[in-house]
Amino acid sequence: MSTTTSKLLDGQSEAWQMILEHPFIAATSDGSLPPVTFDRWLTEDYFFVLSFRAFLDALRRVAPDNTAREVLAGGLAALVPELAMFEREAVARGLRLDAEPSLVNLGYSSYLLASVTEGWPVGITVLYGVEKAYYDAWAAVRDRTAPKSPYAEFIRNWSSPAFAAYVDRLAALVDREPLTRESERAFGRVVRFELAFWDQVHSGA
Ligand code: MP5
Repeated sequence: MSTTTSKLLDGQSEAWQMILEHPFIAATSDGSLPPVTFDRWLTEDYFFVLSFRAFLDALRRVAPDNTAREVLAGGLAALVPELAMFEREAVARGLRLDAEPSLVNLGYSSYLLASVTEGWPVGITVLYGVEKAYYDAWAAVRDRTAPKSPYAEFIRNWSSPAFAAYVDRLAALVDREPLTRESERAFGRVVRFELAFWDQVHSGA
């Protein structure tokens, strides 16, 4: 019997492939990414992660049981070293992290919080989509990158076995829920936002 997450992923296979083959991912892997493009990603993603933390906190408040609350608490705890990593890198690159985000980023960040008002099944589906999309994207970079990449710390952050295990725990929470039109639509929105996010940081448009 196929699971809810496998049905969600099957429904988005084309867009998912576009994420894995995105020019930002390809250029990060082969070392050709212009530093200014990485700077833009770093600044945009820092804003995103701050919004994501608020989303995760709000979702934890509507989690239905201790198992779910514990998985989400683990996700929240991991954001402390993650945000510190962004802040260290910004100092090393002489970047300010308080730049105004792109409209795509504002839209995506706002959508995260809005999804919680639709209840737990939609919210946990959104969380799974956000994290699975980043895991697969950075695992694609990892698999195509020389070990001495300047982005090694970032690659490791989202493609480590520990992060993979966290994404698996999120999948297990989604798989307790049936597939609904609402969860399918929410997952599709996350995938569209992920692609648009990569497009924006890559092109700067
Ligand atoms: C994540 C992220 C993963 N940092 N940025 C985007 C655009 N999508 C997903 O979230 P987290 O909190 O860094 O694991």
